[in-house]
Amino acid sequence: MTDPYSHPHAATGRVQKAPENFLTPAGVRSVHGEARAGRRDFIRNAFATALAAGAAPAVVAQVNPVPAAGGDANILELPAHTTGLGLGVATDGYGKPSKFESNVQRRQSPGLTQTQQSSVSFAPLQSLFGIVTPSGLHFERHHQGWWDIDPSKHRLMVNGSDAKMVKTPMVFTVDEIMRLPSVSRFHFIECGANTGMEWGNVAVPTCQYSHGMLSCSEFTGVPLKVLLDMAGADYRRGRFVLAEGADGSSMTRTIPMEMIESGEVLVAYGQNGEMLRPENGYPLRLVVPGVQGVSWVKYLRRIEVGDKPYAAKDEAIHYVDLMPSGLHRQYSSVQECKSVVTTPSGGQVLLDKGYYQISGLAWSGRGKIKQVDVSVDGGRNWRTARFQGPVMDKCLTRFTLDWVWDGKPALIQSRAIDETGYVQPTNRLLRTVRGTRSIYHNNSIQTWLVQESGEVKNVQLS
Ligand SMILES: Nc1nc2c(c(=O)[nH]1)N[C@H]1C(S)=C(S)[C@@H](COP(=O)(O)O)O[C@H]1N2
Ligand SMILES: [Mo]
Repeated sequence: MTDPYSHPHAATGRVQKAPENFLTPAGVRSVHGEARAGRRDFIRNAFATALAAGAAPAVVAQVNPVPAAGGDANILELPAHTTGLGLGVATDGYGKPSKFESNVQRRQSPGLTQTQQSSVSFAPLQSLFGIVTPSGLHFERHHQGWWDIDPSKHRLMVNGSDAKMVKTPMVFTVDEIMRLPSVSRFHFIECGANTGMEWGNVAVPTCQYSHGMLSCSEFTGVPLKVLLDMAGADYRRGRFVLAEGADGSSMTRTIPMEMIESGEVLVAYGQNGEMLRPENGYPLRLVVPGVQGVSWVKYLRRIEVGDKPYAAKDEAIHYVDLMPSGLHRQYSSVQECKSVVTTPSGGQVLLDKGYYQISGLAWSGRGKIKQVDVSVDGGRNWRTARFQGPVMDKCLTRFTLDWVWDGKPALIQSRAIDETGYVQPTNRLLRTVRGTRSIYHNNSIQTWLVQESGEVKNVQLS
């Protein structure tokens, strides 16, 4: 007879979830104070304090005890849901997640911003499966708050920077756009500032805060090229467009015409099978696959065709990369290849030695993911992960790898390679080129330290 425990999967380790609600109101106040004092590692400190004080809810994994005499009551005693009548259909006209999952929320990083209107909420990557972000958990980035705009009053104008750039300037209603031939495509959107707090040193405890300005949806809409064709754009002179949003932030971004001519850029109204959520730009948003989130203009109301980049405030002053020389790089919009292990990840606790499935996400703004390697010894040895589900262009790719934890400290990393052959850089390599003072486009390899106690910490290897 074979020993069932010789199979690595037989002894599977349990994971205690990261305490997502780790700050008390008092903690948030002190964090605000520290942030004003210019400290960068305020969230990590608050997290440690909360853990030490036991403020974090102890979400202990379900224990499957050795059956006591008399057996497992969960099997033997019939629960109410087996003996009674359940709730009726359409009790809730729009279904919600189980109440037992109420801790899975997009969250604001305390102390990061002064107002909630010009702020960001991070998606709980550590709690998600596969590649699609449920629309209610999609990260949010608003420069001036969000609006639920009446689609019957919303208009999209297409015009030129001079009288000849488009033959017939046009104004579309949302209905008119929804009648045109549509496409549906899966793409990731990542804010250029994702992982931006980690340039200088470790700043945040969990992957929700280190990588959660990242989401992935199936978007439905009309290629912008179709609208420009209808308006008779001059593609020879008109090598750029300006996209403008209808909220008070006057969000405007230049998009190079090649991207639009490729047919990839969409004027989208659909997200994961339904209309866009108001937080994500209802009723119309631009989808610019592979490009940083800021170019995905929400509440899209105007497209202007022009012959040069516009140097709008959100591309001349913001969303530029500060280089070690003190100069800024502009228009570095494509999100380079990147990956992160979402479990085990910061704040989680491994409760046993034994088998764990390492799982994470990889993506590239330049195309498909070709390979993901995973290390458990800080990058000395690498094993190739397997892909779970589809591998799509400019889309999140889920990877997994089997791992048997021996109870000793481990340094878990993932390194993605895209179809262009680009390899995700280490922290050290990225800093050699980009310095440490930047905010945007940090795509370096993430390291999670699994301590002997099983606690997982965000660390950086020098
Ligand atoms: N109109 C408008 N569009 C906008 C923004 C905004 O504030 N207003 N924020 C931009 C930024 S910086 C990002 S990262 C993405 C975020 O999209 P999301 O809120 O759907 O996640 O929207 C972009 N488009
Ligand atoms: Mo952003």
